[in-house]
Amino acid sequence: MNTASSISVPAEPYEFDFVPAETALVIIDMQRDFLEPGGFGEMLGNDVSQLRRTIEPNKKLLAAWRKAGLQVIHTREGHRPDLGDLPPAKKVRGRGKSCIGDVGPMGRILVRGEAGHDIIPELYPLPSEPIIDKPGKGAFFATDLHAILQNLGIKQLIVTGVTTEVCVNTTVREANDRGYDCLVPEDCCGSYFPEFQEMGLKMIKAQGGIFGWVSHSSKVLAALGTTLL
Ligand code: C5J
Repeated sequence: MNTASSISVPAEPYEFDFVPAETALVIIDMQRDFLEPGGFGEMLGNDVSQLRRTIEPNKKLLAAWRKAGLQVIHTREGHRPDLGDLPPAKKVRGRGKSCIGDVGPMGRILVRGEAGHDIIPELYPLPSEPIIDKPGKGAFFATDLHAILQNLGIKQLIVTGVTTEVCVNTTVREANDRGYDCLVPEDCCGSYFPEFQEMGLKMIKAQGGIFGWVSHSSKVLAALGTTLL
């Protein structure tokens, strides 16, 4: 169903029709500690190249979104320096040698204000783009994201970032329950684990799009290009 003000992107399970002025690009947790060689993610033994392949497509999508004058929102996972918002269960989970709040390779791990907590330079937010600092995996839990989206008149989301099966999936599920339509461009989100990348995307688009739609950034760019750029 395409109306005069909406544009259509080929997607699974079927085309995603969206109204650009009512659609935000939400970039999840593209933080140095998750993506950069020498960061916390790599220190845990993860292959950061699995996430770094998402940088270039995100850069292109972000540039196009900005050029079209559309809304961009960034998120970061992390905690207050006093760790007052860190549930003890989250702190000890994994029984690793280092945990959240300890000093890691790029400052205190997942603590706001530390170098590793910040967004990678390639996708650095503009001053006009809200940054949602979230203590959990979902971007709606204990944040003002829903209020901000409501105030901006946003009804649909293009969700990108890392990791596909954790913070991207949790955010898409939270958004879906709050009435937002979500499209996930598969090349713009990444997992350290290829099998979770595949299944994380399948879970979103299964059962007629139970949580949302999945497409590719080239298709979003093509749709934007024919109308807004
Ligand atoms: C995110 C995580 N951002 N995997 N965090 O997905 O712990």
